[in-house]
Amino acid sequence: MERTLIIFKPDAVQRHLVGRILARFEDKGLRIAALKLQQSPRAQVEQHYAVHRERPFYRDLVEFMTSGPVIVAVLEGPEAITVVRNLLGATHGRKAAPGTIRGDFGLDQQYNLVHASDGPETAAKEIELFFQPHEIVSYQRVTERWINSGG
Ligand code: FUP
Repeated sequence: MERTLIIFKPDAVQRHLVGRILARFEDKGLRIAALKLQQSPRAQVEQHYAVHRERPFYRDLVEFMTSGPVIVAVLEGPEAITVVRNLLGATHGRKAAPGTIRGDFGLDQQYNLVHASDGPETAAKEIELFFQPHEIVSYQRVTERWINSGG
């Protein structure tokens, strides 16, 4: 089992797409382990995107990510990090394949609706940055055995 951090970015909230996108993750069989709405503090966003600090789009990206509320979530499942990245599609909405979330809902590079962790180390760091341990809930779904055979 793997955990990954998801951020429904301000464009997803403003465009009323959170429910439909979250439904895709649920439809896939991923389990919601944590979920909350927040106005992100600038320092948190700066830390989250620190890897891009020297890039020309960094200031704009921080502005955008603090421009309105976001919904942050932890999703859990087998190979959840890769599964979610594949569901999202390419970073740029115009390059993302039809059928993916970004491919179906967006046209833009910055307004690309959802962030998802890109590897196990970043996932662990990002989850720690956005959630306190007590906010992440472990529970069994009664449907689990119809979703994961272990294969
Ligand atoms: P991703 O891993 O798909 O979130 O994409 P990156 O880590 O490469 O980029 C982080 C965010 O910066 C993306 F969601 C979109 C934004 N971005 C720009 O706005 N302009 C660029 O030229 C590249 C990325």
